[in-house]
Amino acid sequence: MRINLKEAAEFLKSCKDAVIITHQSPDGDCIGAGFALRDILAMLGIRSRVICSDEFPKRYAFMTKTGWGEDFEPQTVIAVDIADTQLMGNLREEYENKVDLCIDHHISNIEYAERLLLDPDAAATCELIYELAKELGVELTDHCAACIYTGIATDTGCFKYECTTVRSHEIAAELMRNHKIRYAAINREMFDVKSIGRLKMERIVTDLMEYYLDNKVTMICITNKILNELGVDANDLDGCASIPLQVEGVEVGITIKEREDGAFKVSMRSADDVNVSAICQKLGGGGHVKAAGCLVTGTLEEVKEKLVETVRQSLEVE
Ligand SMILES: [Mn+2]
Repeated sequence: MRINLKEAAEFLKSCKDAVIITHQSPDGDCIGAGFALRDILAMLGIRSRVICSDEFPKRYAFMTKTGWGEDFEPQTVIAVDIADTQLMGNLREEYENKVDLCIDHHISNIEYAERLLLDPDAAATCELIYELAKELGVELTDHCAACIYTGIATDTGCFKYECTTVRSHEIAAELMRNHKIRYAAINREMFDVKSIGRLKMERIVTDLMEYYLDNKVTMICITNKILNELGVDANDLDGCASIPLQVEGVEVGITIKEREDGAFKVSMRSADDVNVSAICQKLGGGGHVKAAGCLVTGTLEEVKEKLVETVRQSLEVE
C-alpha cells in the first residue's frame, strides 16, 4: 500500500524494535538513509539496528561510528532504498515477506512492502529521510545531517547528475546551514580518493578500452583473470561503469564484468539521448534510461558481438 509522508511519520512514531535493511552492494544513499533513520528513531526513543547482506566499503565508516544498533528480536522491519527484494542479498529469505515499511525513490519499486513511501522525483532516499525527520519534528544531530548529506551527494554524483533537483540543493543547503558537516572531506572521500588497486585498475581499464561504431560505443571488459592479476577486490570496481562514458563523443559506455559462474554482468550507461534501459531490456535486463544492466552468457567474444549488435540496431532506429 502506498502511503504519504505523514502516514509514514505516524508509522515510525508508533513502531518498536526495528531492523533497518540496506541493499546489497551498499552505497552512500542506503547507508546514509539507514544510519540517519537509526538516529531519528533513537531520538523518538525507539530501538533499531541497521543490517546489510554485504560489508560496507571503508569510506562509509564515519556513518557507522554511532553503532549498528541494539540487539533484540525485531518487531518492525524497514527497508531503505531497496526497489526489489532481490537486492536484499542473503537477507532476502528471512525478510522479503516481512517488510512493514519501505522508503524508496526508485520508480522500479516492485511494491513488496506492507507500506511504501515512494517518491520517484527524489534524487535520493535520504531526501525522504530528511522530510520524515521534519514531519516528525525531530532535531537532527550533526551525525544524522552528515549521513543525509552523504546520501544525497552520492546519488546525485556530487549534485551533477540529471536527477539533481532544486530540492536536493535546498536540503543540502539547510543541512549545511544548521549543522556542522565536513562536506569537503566527505566529498573528497566519496569522489576523489581511490585505493591503489582502483588506480591500477583504471589504468588497465583505460588501456583495454575498446571502441566501436565510430567511437560512439566504448567498452571495457573486466575478467576474473585481470582482477586476480591486479589483486583488486569488488570495492575497487565501484563506479567503474562510468569510465567508458568519459570518452569524447561517446554515446553508450559499456562495462562487462565476468562473474564467478562465467556469465557476464553488463552495465550500460548513456551519455545523453540513447535509452540504455530499452537496449538492456532486449537482452533480458533493465534499469534507468541512462544507466541500465543485464546478464549475458556465452564466450566473451560472443557477448561483445551481441552487445555491439544490439546497440547498433538501437542507434540506427534513432
Ligand atoms: Mn538511492
